[in-house]
Amino acid sequence: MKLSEHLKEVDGSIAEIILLVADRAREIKKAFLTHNFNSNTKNMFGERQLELDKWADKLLIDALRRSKLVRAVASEEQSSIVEIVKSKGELGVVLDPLDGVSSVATNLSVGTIAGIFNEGNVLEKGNKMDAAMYILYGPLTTLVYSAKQGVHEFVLNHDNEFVLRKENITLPEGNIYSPGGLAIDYVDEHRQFISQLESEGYKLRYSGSFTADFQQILTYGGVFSYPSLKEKPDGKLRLLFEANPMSFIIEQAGGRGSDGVQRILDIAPKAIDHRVPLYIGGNKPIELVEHFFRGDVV
Ligand code: AHM
Ligand code: MG
Repeated sequence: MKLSEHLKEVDGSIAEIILLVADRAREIKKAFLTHNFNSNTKNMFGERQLELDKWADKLLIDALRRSKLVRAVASEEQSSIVEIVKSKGELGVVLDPLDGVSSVATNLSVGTIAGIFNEGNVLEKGNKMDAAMYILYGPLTTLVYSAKQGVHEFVLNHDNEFVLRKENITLPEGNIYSPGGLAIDYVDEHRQFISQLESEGYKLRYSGSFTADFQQILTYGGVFSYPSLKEKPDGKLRLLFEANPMSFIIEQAGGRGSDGVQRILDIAPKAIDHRVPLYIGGNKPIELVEHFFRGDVV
């Protein structure tokens, strides 16, 4: 079944945005050959941008602008919210145009992440989000979306069409752990959590590309973490562009997203560059890490 057919059950404007991002993903995939070089600019997080980052960001924002369905876009590559004043549309979109960009150099998988709000307010708690999706550019190009009716995966086929690969994905109870951050910077609660996972036989797999690591957790089960660190108490990942859309998807698949203390989707963003410690995956490991942060005896 084609993505467009599958989306017939989904609200019209949201379905159009999912298709629009899917269309642009076909172009982004080709641009790994043509735009893979450093630019001379940095984003609001002080990170050097790849030309590909900036190009993918412009490609997606221009398409969202032309759609006339969107009123506001917040992108990891933009320092402020892009307000589309002439739009008749009401939607809000949050975007990480190219996630895991340092993995382009090593030819590992990278992704595009998006979250969609019916009401145009992108500086919102994730629990107001109406749909989320990501594209993973790997050996296959796949698209995962949820519009609150399950989590579904599509694959780009020989005819350049996204066709259904897996419907109603549920998170298995697996034992992969993907620990981001430097071990010497771990706070005690996180160190205890990681030791406990290791003593329970969890297997480490971490690529440095969140979308790819997330897909691995969704497939095999377990937990991804990018914790609060001694030098970076808020961790690295961004609430709006990374933590919220993926927490929306993991919850739809039966798992949880937490900052160690509370549900990611209940956190009110203070600014578009709000970072959060992130634990995302199965209920069991998320409960475990919350025990450590609450100071409970495990
Ligand atoms: P990016 O969106 O600029 O690529 O940054 C986010 C990435 C995530 O994909 C990944 O989980 C993390 O940064 C990796 O960080 P580290 O290099 O510290 O492991
Ligand atoms: Mg990212």
